[in-house]
Amino acid sequence: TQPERTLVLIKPDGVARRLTGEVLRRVEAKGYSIVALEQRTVGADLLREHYAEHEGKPFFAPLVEFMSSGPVVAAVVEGHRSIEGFRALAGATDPTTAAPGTIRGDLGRDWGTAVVQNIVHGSDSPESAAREIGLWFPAL
Ligand code: DAT
Ligand code: MG
Repeated sequence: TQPERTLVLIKPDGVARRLTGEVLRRVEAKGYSIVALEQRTVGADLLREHYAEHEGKPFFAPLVEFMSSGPVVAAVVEGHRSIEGFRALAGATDPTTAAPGTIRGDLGRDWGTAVVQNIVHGSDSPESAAREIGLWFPAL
């Protein structure tokens, strides 16, 4: 089967906490390749597009604000079933219940902030991955 590509973001909390290397270490240890990598601070327009499925939810505005509050590291990660595989590495959305051994379970924090600060984003389907990679890395 063809290797799959997924969009991984290290969110502003992860970058601020110096967890970029730790996240990328886990990605590479799993056997995935990093085919694009860039740190940047992005504006609300890109983030509203990125998180369009959540428009109208109570956490949408805080999420966009949090994600634009500082630099993120965006990566295109490639490997066999990497979409599902990276989601497994990341763990459940809520760091409180994310399993130990996962990025969010080991390192994530949800200490009463308006939006869950769970360190990473990973695309959730082939359609999302294609859409998100096109948004963040239009040249790929
Ligand atoms: P995931 O990032 O695991 O795919 P999601 O797509 O449902 O989760 O939500 C996007 C992000 O929004 C998530 O990483 C953190 C935030 N979020 C989700 N549900 C939330 C909630 N109930 N309260 C606060 N923030 C939330
Ligand atoms: Mg999601």
